[in-house]
Amino acid sequence: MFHKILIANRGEIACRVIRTARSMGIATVAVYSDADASSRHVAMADEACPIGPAPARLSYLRGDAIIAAALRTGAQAIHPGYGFLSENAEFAEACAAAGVVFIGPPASAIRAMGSKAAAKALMERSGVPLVPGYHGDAQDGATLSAAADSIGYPVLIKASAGGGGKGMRIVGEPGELAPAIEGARREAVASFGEGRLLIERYLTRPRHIEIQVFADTQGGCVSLFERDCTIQRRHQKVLEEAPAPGLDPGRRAVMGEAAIAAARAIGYVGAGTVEFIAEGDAFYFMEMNTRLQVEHPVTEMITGLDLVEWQLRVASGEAIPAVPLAIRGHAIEARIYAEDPARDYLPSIGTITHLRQPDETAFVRLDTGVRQGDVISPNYDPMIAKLIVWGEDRDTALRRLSRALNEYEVVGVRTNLGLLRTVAAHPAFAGADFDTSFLSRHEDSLAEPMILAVDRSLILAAGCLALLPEAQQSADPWAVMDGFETNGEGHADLHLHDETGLVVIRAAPVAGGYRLVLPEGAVIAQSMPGGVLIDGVPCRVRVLREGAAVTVILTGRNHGLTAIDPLAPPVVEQAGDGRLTAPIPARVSRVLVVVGDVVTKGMPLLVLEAMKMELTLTAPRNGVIAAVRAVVDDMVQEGKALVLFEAE
Ligand code: MV4
Repeated sequence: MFHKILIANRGEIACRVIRTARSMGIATVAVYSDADASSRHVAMADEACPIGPAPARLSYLRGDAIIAAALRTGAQAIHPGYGFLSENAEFAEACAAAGVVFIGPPASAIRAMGSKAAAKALMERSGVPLVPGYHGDAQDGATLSAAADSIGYPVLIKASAGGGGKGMRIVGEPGELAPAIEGARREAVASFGEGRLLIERYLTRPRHIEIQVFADTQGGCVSLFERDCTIQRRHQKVLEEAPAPGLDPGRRAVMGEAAIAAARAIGYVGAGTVEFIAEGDAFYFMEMNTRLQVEHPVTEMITGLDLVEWQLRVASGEAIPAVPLAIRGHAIEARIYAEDPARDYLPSIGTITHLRQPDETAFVRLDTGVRQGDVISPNYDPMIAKLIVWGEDRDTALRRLSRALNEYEVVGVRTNLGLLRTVAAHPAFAGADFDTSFLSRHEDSLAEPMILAVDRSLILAAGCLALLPEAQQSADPWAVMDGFETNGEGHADLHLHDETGLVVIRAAPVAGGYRLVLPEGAVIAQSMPGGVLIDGVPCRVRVLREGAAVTVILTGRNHGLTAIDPLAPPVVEQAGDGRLTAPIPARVSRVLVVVGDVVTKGMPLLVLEAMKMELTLTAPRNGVIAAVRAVVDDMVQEGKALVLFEAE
């Protein structure tokens, strides 16, 4: 066995590999870019080497710098993780040439799966079932059109060099074929530098079922069963589980044998995944991923194995461990991403200002590479964590998933937690009634639920308690208050902005708390550890305050509140240079003026939103609006001029 390995990756997968290496007594070397010097994976490793600037092509994709780091530190092997250099045949060869073991398959096996057309031809010869289709060399229009006719419409055109849905075209009838071929070919050439296409029968309601295989250098090759990764969004997996719901043992065995045949056909070594597309009782080979996958933990949870340990053993020349292989229970993985649901799930860039995660137990596993205070940067994948749960059966696992998702607290970046929670609670998901269109088909019923009136009262009450001075047992709290509008009757009016607009809440001190007049009625609200007491009833809620901005987290869902002081000077006032600029990078949430408007000093002109805080920009002086350079939903940089005034 190796005594020292280098991990050529970052984030959760680097941490994952380090954990197993450490448990096996193997020393670890991390590599890091300029953006990652204080990352969790660097802190976890025994040693760490800087490899370059933040962009991946200048650091994590620099095979030469990574191999040099391995040689310098005496690492005997390199674990590539997933992504980056993990399926790069040249890198695998360069490792070998430098005398360092690449923890992965032979370069020839990576290459054999790099071309879809060649891989399909090879699989066909090995008896692995293929979707009815054409993957021949001839690429002329007549050949392709005859092929499509004999396959039967609808057909799917795929780029042979493609992956992840790029260069794919669905064609419903013969008349649409020629332009679709032309478009797919253009996209394939632009994206992959080669225009070879294949045609398949288009399956309309497929599931994605993949088999985890493992092969060693001694001729051993086994199947570690399947994962169902059908729940995807734009070819990005969202939830994965094992075993696949409804897959009977006979079909599992047949798919396992097909996957082993696929691995053997390319002389595979190490951890690999054979992807199948399944419809009804049929299943067909799609592609093989020649790496350890993101979703490997669900296989670990149902088999009790450590796949990274197996990778290290196999890479050091050992045979696959002789242990019984069986499925126990059910596991589900949810990928938690920093993504903005309001912006079509684009990465949500920023600092994670608050992070609380469910406790790890025998049933709940958390694989993460980020900590509170870390930045989700545009340079890398915006994954925050993988949450993996296990249960004796699927229903139990699903309940544990919902519960753990409700305990997740992330502030500072937006996340897909709301979507994960609604999927986990969806009856069609519970009934395992899904195909690859699940998320788009159920888009409406997967929207975040309305906020119940009782929850809104709780949110407002918790927000008020965070903004009001700490309640006294008996003394007069108004004595220590400032910035609130108080009067002689011993109450204050709090002006709060929430999701629905402005709310005014009257607060009067009572022993140990406040009497709050909420839109739904008056309550007595008191703080308590981990939550608030509303009329004596304890409610679990997390409240985070940053100045006037309060985030209330209720069962994992964030609710932003902003306190507005009606008597205070304008929130943001700028020098009268005739321009109003963005004070921080933000999203424009409202534009309140148009060109030609006459405004007076202090009038609100624009509302920005950053880090869940609303910021009202007001007129720095009296004047006429000459230009408005922002529309709702724009992302604006700090210093950008948003509104121009006509010269005085
Ligand atoms: C298909 C298909 C239907 N019929 N092939 C998507 C990514 C690429 N690896 C293959 N993909 C598909 N191939 C045939 N003949 C539907 C998909 C597909 C899909 C597959 C698995 C998981 C999610 C998907 C989402 C859309 C389309």
